[in-house]
Amino acid sequence: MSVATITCTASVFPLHGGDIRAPSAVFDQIFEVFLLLGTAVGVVVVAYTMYHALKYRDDGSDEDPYADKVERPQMGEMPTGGTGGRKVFYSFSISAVIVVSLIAWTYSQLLYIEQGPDPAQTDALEIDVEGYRFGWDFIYPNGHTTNTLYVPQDRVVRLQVTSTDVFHNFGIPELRVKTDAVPGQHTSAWFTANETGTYTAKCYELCGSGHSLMTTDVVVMPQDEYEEWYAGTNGTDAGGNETATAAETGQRIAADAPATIGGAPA
Ligand SMILES: [Cu+2]
Repeated sequence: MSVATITCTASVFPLHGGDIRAPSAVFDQIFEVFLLLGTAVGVVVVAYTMYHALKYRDDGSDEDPYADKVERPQMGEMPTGGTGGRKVFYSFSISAVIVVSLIAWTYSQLLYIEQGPDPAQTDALEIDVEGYRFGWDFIYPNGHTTNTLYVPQDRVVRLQVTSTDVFHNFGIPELRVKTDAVPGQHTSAWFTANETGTYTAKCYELCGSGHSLMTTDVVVMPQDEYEEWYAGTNGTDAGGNETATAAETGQRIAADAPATIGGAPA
């Protein structure tokens, strides 16, 4: 796909990446809702407990201050009176409504993360990700391959993740994206980055001696800068210095590994 095509498709589709709720925003909202509700429930429970602890505290006298108001059951006798379990009914039903609504809402949010925005309405950029011991190859629609992931700001990026050797797991924690990299299979994940900058991608499946070195940068660029960069990459051989085959990079990192792990970098 040429730069002209990218620019063109970007203007044709109604929904731009910037209008789409990024996974990071969805997860942040889930966190905030749970924090808020958890805090509210905690405050009610603690306040109710404190109030009754204070109200029915031992005032030092042997007399029952409620002797004329309530009829105390005798030993072996079932308590009578009360309000027919109204409190129990209310507390159970209110809790049930809150819990069921929370489950339904959270599930709908996670379905959105799982399925992603409607492909027909987004100009998603498709990038293939290949994990290998010990690094990542990112393959763009024009065939260009890099070891650092370059993506444009405010655009839906769809990743098709696989592995060329053992199980890996590709994740960019700050962008809340994470998925398995399994040999012979493709798993998909998506994200949008609303702010430019450099993020870190890591491997999240122990895959060998170089596992902890299996990190790489994710560079989010402004759209025009990205299109300029993309225009200079007309295939795997163009764009030059970023291109390395899996085998080459694997050897390079493997060669670096013992020195780095030993704490004596060359
Ligand atoms: Cu790995």
